[in-house]
Amino acid sequence: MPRRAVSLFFAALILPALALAQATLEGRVTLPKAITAPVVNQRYEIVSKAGVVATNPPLAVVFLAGDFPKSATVPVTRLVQKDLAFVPALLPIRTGTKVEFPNLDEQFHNIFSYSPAKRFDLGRYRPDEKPVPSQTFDVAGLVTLRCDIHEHMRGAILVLDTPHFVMTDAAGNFRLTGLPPGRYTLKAWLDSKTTRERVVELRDGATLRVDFPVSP
Ligand SMILES: [Cu+2]
Repeated sequence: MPRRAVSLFFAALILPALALAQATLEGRVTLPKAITAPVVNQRYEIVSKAGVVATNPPLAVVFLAGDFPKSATVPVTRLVQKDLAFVPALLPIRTGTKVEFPNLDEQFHNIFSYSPAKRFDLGRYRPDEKPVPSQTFDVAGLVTLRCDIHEHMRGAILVLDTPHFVMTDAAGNFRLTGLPPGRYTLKAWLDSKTTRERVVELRDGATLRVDFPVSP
């Protein structure tokens, strides 16, 4: 057997065993009621009301806070502009991630942010712009995105100091797998002013159920 095939064979044997030794968290975040009717043909959008940035309909980002080893490589992900909207409207990432902003529309876009966690202005660029305009996000926090050409466009990047995060579904359900055992704080981000938290004790191979009710 070629060497590569041999190592793949052993990886296939070992990886499920490692996965079994890790912990899983699942539960449900009680989400607030939608404040306005969602935009047609869009799963959800970013709204800003009285200085509070949230998704509509509401979704939460659940993440495990803790001291985790740095990623050996720079994670790269994408946040596209399509049909004059940011897709996804809310992108959770780990600190140090490089985000590419490809333009999939026929027209120019000009993305910018005034957020303290990351200020930038990509300038006007076309659909076929190469290299794809990008930014690296090194500071944790919420970065709100706007377009200088299309006033209605709203997007957000939630930069987190952890590799363990997930967005809930529309009902608030979440599931995080492959977690290291230990004592951590599990947080649920609901909007720019609301983050709930619970201390969790994760054990090898165990699944822990954690719900975030309306009032902690
Ligand atoms: Cu635009």
